[in-house]
Amino acid sequence: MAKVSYIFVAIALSFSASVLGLTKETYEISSNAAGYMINGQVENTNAGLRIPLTLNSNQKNAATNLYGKTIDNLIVNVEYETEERLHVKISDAQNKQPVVPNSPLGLIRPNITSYAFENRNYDFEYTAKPFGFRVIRNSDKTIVFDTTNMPLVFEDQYLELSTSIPKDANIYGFGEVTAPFKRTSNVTTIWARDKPDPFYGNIYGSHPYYSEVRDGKSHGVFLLSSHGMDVITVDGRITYKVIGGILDFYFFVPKSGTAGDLSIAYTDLIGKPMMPAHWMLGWHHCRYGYHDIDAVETVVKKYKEANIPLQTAWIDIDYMDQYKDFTSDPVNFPINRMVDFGKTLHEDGQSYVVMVDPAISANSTYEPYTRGVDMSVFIKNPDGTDYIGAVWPGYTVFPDWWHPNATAYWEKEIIDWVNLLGVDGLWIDMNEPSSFCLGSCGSGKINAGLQSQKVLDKEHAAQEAALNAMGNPKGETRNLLYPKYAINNGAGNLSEHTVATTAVHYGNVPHYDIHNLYGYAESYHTRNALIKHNDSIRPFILTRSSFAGSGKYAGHWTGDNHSLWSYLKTSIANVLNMQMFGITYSGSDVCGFLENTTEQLCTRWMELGSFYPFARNHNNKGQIDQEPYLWKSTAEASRIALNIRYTLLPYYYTLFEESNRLGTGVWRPLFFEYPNYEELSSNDVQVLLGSDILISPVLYENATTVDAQFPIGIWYDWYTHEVTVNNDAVTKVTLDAPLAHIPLHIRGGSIIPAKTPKYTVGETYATDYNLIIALDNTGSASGRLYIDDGESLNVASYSDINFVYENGQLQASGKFGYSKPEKLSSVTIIGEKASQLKTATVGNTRAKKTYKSKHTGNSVVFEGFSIDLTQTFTIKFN
Ligand code: MIG
Repeated sequence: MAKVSYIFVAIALSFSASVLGLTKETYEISSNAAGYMINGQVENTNAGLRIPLTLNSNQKNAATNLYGKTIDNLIVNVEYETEERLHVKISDAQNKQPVVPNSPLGLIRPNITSYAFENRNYDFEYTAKPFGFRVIRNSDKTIVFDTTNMPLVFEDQYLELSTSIPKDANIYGFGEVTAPFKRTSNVTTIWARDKPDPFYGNIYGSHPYYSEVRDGKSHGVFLLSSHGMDVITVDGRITYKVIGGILDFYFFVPKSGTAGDLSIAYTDLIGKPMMPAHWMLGWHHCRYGYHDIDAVETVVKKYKEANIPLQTAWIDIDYMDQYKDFTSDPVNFPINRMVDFGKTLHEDGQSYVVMVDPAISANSTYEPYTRGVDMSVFIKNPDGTDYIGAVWPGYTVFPDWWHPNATAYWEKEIIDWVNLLGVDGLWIDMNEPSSFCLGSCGSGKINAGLQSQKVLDKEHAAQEAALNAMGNPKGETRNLLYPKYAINNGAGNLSEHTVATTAVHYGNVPHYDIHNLYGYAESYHTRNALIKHNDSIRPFILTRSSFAGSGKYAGHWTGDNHSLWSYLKTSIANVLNMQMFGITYSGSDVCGFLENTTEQLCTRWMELGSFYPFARNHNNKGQIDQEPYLWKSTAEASRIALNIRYTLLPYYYTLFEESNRLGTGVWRPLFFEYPNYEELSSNDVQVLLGSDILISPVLYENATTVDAQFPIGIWYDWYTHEVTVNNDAVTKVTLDAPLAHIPLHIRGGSIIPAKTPKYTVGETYATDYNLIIALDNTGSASGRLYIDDGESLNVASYSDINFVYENGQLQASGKFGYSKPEKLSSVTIIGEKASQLKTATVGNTRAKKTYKSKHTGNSVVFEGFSIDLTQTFTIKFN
């Protein structure tokens, strides 16, 4: 098995994308489609335009009913929502097509009181016959989106729309997918699926969003749809093929054209990423397959012995009794031991997270089931009985998050459990949702059960027959099981390995229409429940399935990757995608999940993974152990890299605050920060942490150097403070990277707030602040520090400090609201001009100056300050 997937990966990597993803059927456009034309008056509305369309069927050989029932009359609503956001909604005139709910379980549509008729950064143009439209960036007249000369198809189960894009366009996004960051020719299928990260295949999350960088400027396009779709990117064109709903497009055209402002604009619509608490930024350790609580306790102990900082211990489904949620195995994970484990972690300043799955064991002696049945809260069959699938505990039902009782139901289960265990957060898995049989399988037709995947396979035909016999939801005329346009779902049948598309949610909504929202909706309810449990601290949720806007409820890990070098590398693109999708608290399983890792791979992965926005080692059941203390080089690399992460905790936290307030990324692609340098456009092997720290990891086996690109400016080596490059063009440098070393560079011109790393996040945060000032070529630098108590959901007091270094003087100003005393005790200044500095004067006191021999003259360190961060201050350096 291991061997087979290795071969698959090797093939995936050696073939070009076009061979992989594209078959002729999927990338062609429906050039013979009838199309639409304007029918009657285009009206000016208080929001923009209203354009009535009718089928343009008088064209020769015009085809209708291609993959569904053609809808003759459409309305295009053009709304100038903000100066940077345009909403173009193409819907059926009768409003019968299902849309994403306007609720926290879908997307709450913005409440706009005045539309941007003036000062818009975009224009909307259209053609009448056939109808097509263009979105134009006003500042430079760039056509950012152009559907003219491309077919528009609008059928109940098939929507098609294309835009022209430039040759070799810089397209990023569409997902969730494991693929190079810059998208080239392939099909991205969006249909939530539980599958271990196949290259280019559809996986857990649904993000019909992309951004493009053209001529140094960014714009973004979001199709608000929860329906399954293929998005085809080929040279010169993007085509959407969607199997339901409407064409609800949002265009983001920021005036500055920066990727940062684009992130702000996109998350203004979908919601801002959640704010993590301090502890969440520490190192996490997890694995599937710890046999008992002793094993988990031993891991915590050995981390400590190896002096590798561990903040959070996780327990996977292993702790459950027969894999039932809200239970613990009385023999291997007795509840008192589970509770005591949490207490000990907390006494030691550490944190505790466990898994909860959405599927509930369908067992009449199990209270979470019977309570749910009483509340009628589970997804139904078309005939009104409970829909039964199979997950770890055997037959299961699935909470219907859209049911009005879902809040009360989930709140009780979650709160009781969290109260009992004393955990700090929940990990929600399997929420695509994943189910191991096809259709509702609890009717006795099959022998479901955990160990019976083979049996299930054998009985697949019977399951399919049962699925076909389920029938459609009441009043439903569409072919929900086998839509005529078959998206390129890697699982084949849409209902495969998930809930049947004909299963019914509250309000007679078929699963077909909201499948992609299931994990998003679970995240919402789980967050709500945790807040209800304790409304003073920030909830922690890590979700596998996500939708546009999930970042406001939860963080995300990229699912089941493989312990292969190719997956170490691709984790960068995976995490960068999530940053763009507004899920900034994200990361991949460090050292790899499936397959066996190796010392060298795990060492390199710990080096990179120590810097993921969400940083966790996680392993699969049955693989060899991969705790970082097991190998000498891994332990050493982990101590070094994690100490740097903990040193940078205030910098991370400040970035997360910005992300939470504005929507910007914590990890950033080089090209997004330096968009005028096309040679950076495909770089997904290095990362900027914020704008100031450049990470250049080793991603290839046996490599001891990294071929790195450096953006313009001056970049200092993190470790030696020497100048690595000082350039006005992008420069390539081969960096030394012996096994336990990850190359890191500081941008000249930045001021980075830091701490002294300790074993836990709390101890680290209890140390004084330090500043790292890296001078640019003019001898200046600036930076920011955000401080609050690190955990409150509603922050009562905070400080937001701006640092500017100029002409030998450091000035701190801004807002100083945080009530607890915080001190600055040292300043490191890096740069040629710094080496001449001998004294630092704070008010009337002379601080002592210390040289650190390892800094070989390119930096100086001033220690021994005791400056209160409660008001503006100045330090003069001479
Ligand atoms: O199908 O809970 O992606 O992280 O360890 C396996 C066991 C179910 C899948 C998750 C993985 C987790 C595992 N889960």
